[in-house]
Amino acid sequence: MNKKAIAAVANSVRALSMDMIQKAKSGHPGLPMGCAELGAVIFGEVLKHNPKDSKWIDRDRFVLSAGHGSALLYSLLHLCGYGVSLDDIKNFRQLGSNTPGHPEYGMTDGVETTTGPLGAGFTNAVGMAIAEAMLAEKFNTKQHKIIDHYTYVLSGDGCMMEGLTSEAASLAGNLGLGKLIVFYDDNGITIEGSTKLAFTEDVKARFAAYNWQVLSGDAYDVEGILKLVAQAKKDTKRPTLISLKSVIGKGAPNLAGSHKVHGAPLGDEEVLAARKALGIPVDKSFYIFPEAKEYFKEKAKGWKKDYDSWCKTFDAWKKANPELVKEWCAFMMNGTFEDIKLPKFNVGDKIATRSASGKTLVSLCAAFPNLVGGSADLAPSNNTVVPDNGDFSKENRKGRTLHFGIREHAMGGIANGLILHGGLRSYCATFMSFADYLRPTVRLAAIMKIPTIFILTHDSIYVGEDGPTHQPVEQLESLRVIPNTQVIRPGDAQETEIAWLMALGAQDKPTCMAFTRQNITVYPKDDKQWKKNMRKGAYIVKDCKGTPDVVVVATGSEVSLAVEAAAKTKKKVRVVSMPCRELFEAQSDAYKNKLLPKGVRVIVAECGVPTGWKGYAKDKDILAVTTFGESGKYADVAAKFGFTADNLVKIIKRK
Ligand SMILES: Cc1ncc(C[n+]2csc(CCOP(=O)(O)OP(=O)(O)O)c2C)c(N)n1
Repeated sequence: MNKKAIAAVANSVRALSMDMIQKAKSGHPGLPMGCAELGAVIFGEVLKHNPKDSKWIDRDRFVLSAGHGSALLYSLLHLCGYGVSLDDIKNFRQLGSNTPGHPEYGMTDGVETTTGPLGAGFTNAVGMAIAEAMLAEKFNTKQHKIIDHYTYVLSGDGCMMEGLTSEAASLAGNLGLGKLIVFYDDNGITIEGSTKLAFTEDVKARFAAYNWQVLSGDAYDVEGILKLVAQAKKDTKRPTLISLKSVIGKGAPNLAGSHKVHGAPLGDEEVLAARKALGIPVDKSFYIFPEAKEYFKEKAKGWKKDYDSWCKTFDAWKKANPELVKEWCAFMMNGTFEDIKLPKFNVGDKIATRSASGKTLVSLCAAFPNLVGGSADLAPSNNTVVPDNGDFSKENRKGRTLHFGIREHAMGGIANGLILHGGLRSYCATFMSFADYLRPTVRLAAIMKIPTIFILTHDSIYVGEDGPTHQPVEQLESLRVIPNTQVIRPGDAQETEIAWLMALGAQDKPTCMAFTRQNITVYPKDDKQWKKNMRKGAYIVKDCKGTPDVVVVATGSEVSLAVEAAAKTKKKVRVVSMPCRELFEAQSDAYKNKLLPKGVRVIVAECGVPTGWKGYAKDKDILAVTTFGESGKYADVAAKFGFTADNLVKIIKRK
């Protein structure tokens, strides 16, 4: 290793980071300066990558879980020759730039995932490492290894404190993800000051207990770091934590080691002092040492060689394995909607939508061989087990079913990571009432525009005996308010199948599906085009002759209730099933007016809070739940909250 060049890269990272933060008048210099050598070693000596093809499927992944240190990442991406120019660096944190405050997936060439919420990146990385193991098992042959890469993470104290990191690390240890290597920037400082204030546990012992290989070193011993990485790779059965002692803001003469350098520009005086101390010309902003440029120029040759060699292997693999190539295409092109054989549900069938979902999922797994996922220990209730290839485990990398354990937050993050890796689609599942435990990952999927599927069963007070803690009330609505998120609550088994097709058809947004615990009856549909129109968010299930006196809009289990109520009154009632309100609201006025004619009274029935329905109906015309449910037999609980056909008839008849 050329230690001088690494020093030049590190100090160029410091120079660029200080200046971009100073120019933006905001940002976090502490991490980029403290981890400059580590970053230089990772990007220069460790990563298998090709900045000219940043989507290369067999690249090593690097995740900056401590996303506030984005200046480090942008500096390194620029130096390596990714699509981040010096002007981009100068536009750090400005509107419309590709160098936003925290790294954003899809925004910046070379950024593997959106980070900022601490621990999220770490968790995505666990998903990426699982994806690598799955795809390697599926596609590598004795002669050709086409998937063979590592997932690296840089985490700080903040990531290590967050609960979801513990969840994800525990699962990674259980699964023996030997190609996951996490660097821990152990600088003992967070925003409020020393970690002694709130974080005194032995992180290394914790990770050892999770069945990780734990190594320690010094963040400025660049040769030592390389040796540690080599040692990490030797242990193929366990993920590795490389804990490195570092100094936050290293290179800033007066502020290094202090929490003051964590998240504010250094200020002109300190930048000047740092430049002098680091040998950066005092009058040159955004300075890059010539040795650093030269170093990466040379590196690019090596990267190209490795990349070209992989391309050759890939070509040879293609020639030798025509059948596997077909499967490869299906994986990379996201399955096929042709030849899908779905289970047959008939009008009158009594089946919970969670069961219909389970049956549909099993069928879809054949058409979507890259669809993988599982539940947070609720698979028998969420109906998420697929028969193919068994469980994914340390011993069985062929498995398609993941057991996330009771770790909802990590589950969502890992499901996102599986997709971010490329080549896989993912779903995950829990009870709707625990959606709050994974909500941040729905939000991140929505921000990243990735199509993770969240299966949320036991979707209302109809859960019954388990009581208010298990009876979701506000969750459905709270998921709908997340932008770019498709929330679908199908009304019967047939709608459930379409919901799944909508979820799999989505390419740029996550889908949350709400399914019932209780049986509901498959109803006849007056709209013969209902399969097409359900994709518009809503359609007419039961119509009346002429202009209706009232339209009842219902979702999920309340659609059958509305159909039943409509049959019990002489009023002219139209029943509209609205499984996806956001989609309906995006339709043309003509379609909306067709379903909900102007001037016609609307009643809404949904077993959840009324908040989002206020634009559709008067308060007294919304049959909803405004408290937390009750423990009891589900029919008794439903009756107590007014979810009976007779009560709905009363509302319909009321003036
Ligand atoms: C979930 C979450 N909570 C809070 C924050 C705000 N925050 C950003 S950085 C940070 C401190 C992180 O400390 P550390 O990881 O040690 O980073 P360093 O100070 O070394 O840069 C906090 C609390 C966040 N980004 N995400």
